[in-house]
Amino acid sequence: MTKFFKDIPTIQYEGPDSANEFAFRHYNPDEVVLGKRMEDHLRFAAAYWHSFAWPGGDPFGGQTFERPWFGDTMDLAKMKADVAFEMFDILGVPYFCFHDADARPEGSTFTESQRNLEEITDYFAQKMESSKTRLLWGTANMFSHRRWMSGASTNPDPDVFAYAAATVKGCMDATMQLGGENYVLWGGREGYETLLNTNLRVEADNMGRFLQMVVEYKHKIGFKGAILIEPKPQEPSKHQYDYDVATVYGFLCRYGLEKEVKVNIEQGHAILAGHSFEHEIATAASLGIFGSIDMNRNDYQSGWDTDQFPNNHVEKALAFYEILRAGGYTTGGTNFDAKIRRQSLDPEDLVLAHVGGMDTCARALKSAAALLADGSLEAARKDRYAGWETPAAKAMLGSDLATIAADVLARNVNPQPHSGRQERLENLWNRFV
Ligand code: XLS
Ligand code: NI
Ligand code: NI
Repeated sequence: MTKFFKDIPTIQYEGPDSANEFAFRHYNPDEVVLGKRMEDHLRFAAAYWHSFAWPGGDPFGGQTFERPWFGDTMDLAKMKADVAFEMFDILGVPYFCFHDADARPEGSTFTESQRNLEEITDYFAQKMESSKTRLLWGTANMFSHRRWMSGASTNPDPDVFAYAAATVKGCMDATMQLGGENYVLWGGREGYETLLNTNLRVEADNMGRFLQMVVEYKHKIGFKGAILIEPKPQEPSKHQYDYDVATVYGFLCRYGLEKEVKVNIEQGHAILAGHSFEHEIATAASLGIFGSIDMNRNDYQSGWDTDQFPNNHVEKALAFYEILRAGGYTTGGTNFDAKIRRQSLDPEDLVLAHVGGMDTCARALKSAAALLADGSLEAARKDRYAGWETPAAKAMLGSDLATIAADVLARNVNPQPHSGRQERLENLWNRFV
């Protein structure tokens, strides 16, 4: 036991009527939903960076949190790991995710940083022996340190590309050692601040080649997990190349990687791209590249990636409906890429933010599952496209414009519009949330 979470009990399921703050009202890991335990559907993960490494700064002010593990030594990094694994235990989260920079102190050379990462990876491995929490994904922070300011794999300086390659190799090794189920690449600096100094062709080709090297290395070391790209349209860069799911898919096709790489979709990033979260999930599923999600919420007025904990189950039900329709996660999960507000100073705030987020998702999952089991929505969708099941319609797709035109004349084709039934379907939806 560390001192940080003393007096905070392990969180248990007590049902919707419980008034106990330190209890789940909806997340009941063993409850079976659509033939699968809730825990196996949701596959929750806690994010190391927001909960344990973020000091509480904003653009107008610095650190608000004073955590006993803040500092640059290996001893403090281990204290941070002790506290993190204690929170994983309190919450019963089956997974966590981390960047190299969240977990180890930065060294004065690459060699020293790498040595620190290896030491903390061994420490994680040791902690995982007595913990139920596994690694959902590992990743490299190639956006905070000033060396990355002009990009990692897209940097005009080949030495930064090299440093990025060595960094990702080290992080993939750590992820593999810890049995991680995915490896994530989020390119916050893979983009530009101004077109005036940017060569788009060179940057795209280098980023494409870099990703091919990541995939080659995955196969070389026998990493069985999925490689995931996390789209985001901007912030910190003015423009980021992994703009949204559709853009990432085009990029993957351009570099022959569409069968090798999937996406990790974040709610807040979808909003920044002018989409809904469910749009991004449905798009990825329809392209066969749905991997995992970063669960959070944006403040709709701020225009920034505010990374708040989700608290609106009606909104999240739309997302979980798309995840269930896609067949659920395989290697992916629901990672809380979310941070408490900078005024939320107490250890209780950190724990209860997760409790609320987990309950919100569980409630959303139950609604989505009930609607899917009901079947009316899918029946309506199927009915709308029933015309395409006929042999004549299928044959048309193998035909050509002139033949189709002749057929239109011969049959005197005169299509009659049908209702899209949107409000009826929205009413149906509302019965389940
Ligand atoms: C930032 C991203 C980041 C990734 C991991 O906006 O969401 O946290 O998930 O690098
Ligand atoms: Ni994220
Ligand atoms: Ni984000």
